[in-house]
Amino acid sequence: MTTPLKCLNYICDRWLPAESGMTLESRNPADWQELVATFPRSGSTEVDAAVEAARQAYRSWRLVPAPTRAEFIHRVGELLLQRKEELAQLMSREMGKPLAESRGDVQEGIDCAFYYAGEGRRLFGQTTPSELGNKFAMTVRVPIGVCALITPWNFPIAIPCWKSLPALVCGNTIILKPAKDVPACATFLTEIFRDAGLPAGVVNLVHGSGEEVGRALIEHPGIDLVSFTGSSQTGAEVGATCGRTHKRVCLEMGGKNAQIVMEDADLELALEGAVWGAFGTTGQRCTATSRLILHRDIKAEFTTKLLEQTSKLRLGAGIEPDTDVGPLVNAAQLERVCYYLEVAQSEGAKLLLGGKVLQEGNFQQGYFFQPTILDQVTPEMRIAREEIFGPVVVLIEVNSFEEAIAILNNTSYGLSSSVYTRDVNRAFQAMRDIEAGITYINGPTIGAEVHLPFGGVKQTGNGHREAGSTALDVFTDWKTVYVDFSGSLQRAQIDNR
Ligand code: UN1
Repeated sequence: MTTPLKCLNYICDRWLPAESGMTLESRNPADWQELVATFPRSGSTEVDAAVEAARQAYRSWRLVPAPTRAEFIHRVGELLLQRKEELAQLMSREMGKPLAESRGDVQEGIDCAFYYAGEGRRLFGQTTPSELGNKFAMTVRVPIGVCALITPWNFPIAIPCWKSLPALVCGNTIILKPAKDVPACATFLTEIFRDAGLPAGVVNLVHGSGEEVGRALIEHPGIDLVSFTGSSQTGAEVGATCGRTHKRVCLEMGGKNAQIVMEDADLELALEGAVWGAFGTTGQRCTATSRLILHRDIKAEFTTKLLEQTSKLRLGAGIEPDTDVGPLVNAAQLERVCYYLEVAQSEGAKLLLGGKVLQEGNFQQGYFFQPTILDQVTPEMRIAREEIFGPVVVLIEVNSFEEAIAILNNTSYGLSSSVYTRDVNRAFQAMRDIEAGITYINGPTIGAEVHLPFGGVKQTGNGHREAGSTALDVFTDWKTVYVDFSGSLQRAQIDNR
């Protein structure tokens, strides 16, 4: 056991406790005896100070040439790369995911840094002919201002990087409000921002709860943009508040992702995809596979193999090298999964595998839940429609491709989706007809890459996309510029007719 870290807020280049002196704790979900870090229980006082710092810094940061801003982002990437292993170990201790996945999470941040560093030399606008003579027309991107970034615990480095790096390269200043479960990872990332030499006030970090810090941020008149990743329920509130207070808001919310396996699929491939998609990160991804929609001709064979493969998964602490599936992140998530298991059984689903909290031996002091497979699930059941966010997958049988697509779409969410088929016609129909932001053909529902848009439709998102060049549309406004070099008044829509 290592000495607990003392995390602090970071405001205008200074590490500070909450004015009240109050702190909260971050504990290892695989062994709650281990205190990973303490962190400030901040409130509106700290939010006010951070907003003030970010507003001041914005005045000059927006004027730093974008390629120079990009150099800082590049340095962030280099530092993340240097400290990748150290950070991955911390992540596995702090939120429980297996080391290989923690390394992947940090790598996603590194990829993001190098990608957005490149954007510093692009940030293209458009030029277009004017309808009038001796007149020039163009569009340029301008930053939004001060951005509040409210991030979840399941990707403690990747998601803060998705949000902060494009925000910064576009010329905004930021206040990061990480989830209460991952203060140490967020502090580590903030140290990297500091070491990269970003000017004071450009990056600020305020720890604390959503009710206290998150709320103060979204209500604050000094915040111009809120980017939020979390539940659809909280997202709806964030969106409503931002609507009322006239802030730009980008919401990345829940999912109920499905993988379809058709009778013509490569079954071994589909099986590997299903196990990884459903139980990777203990099912705690918004892209996790929580429904398997199986053609009746292959269902029995596929299910037998799925049970076989799933029962081989090794549960344990993320930090142990042979762990496949780590614990859930906290007691509330464990309770949520248990609750849905009860709902499933009361709705008539049949438990094929798992379904229990593990409490013996090494599991005694952690939030471990067995990888779980439920059969005889019908599309109307709550467990087929509501997000569980745990190691639980439901099996739904279908008779046709059309039925499979209809069931896949039969949810209020629309993030990720997957179809396993060898039929190219079906593949293209799926790409066209699936209602989701992301569709994989012959790949699992998880594994988005940082240079492509990430986000969903329906109750998953509010029309924005993170990552890729689409994130630039979140973090900039378009300005349309007309330059009239005719020396006379030219009246559009009038003088050229
Ligand atoms: C999330 O679960 O919120 O596509 C993000 C994936 C990861 C990102 C998931 N690259 O599964």
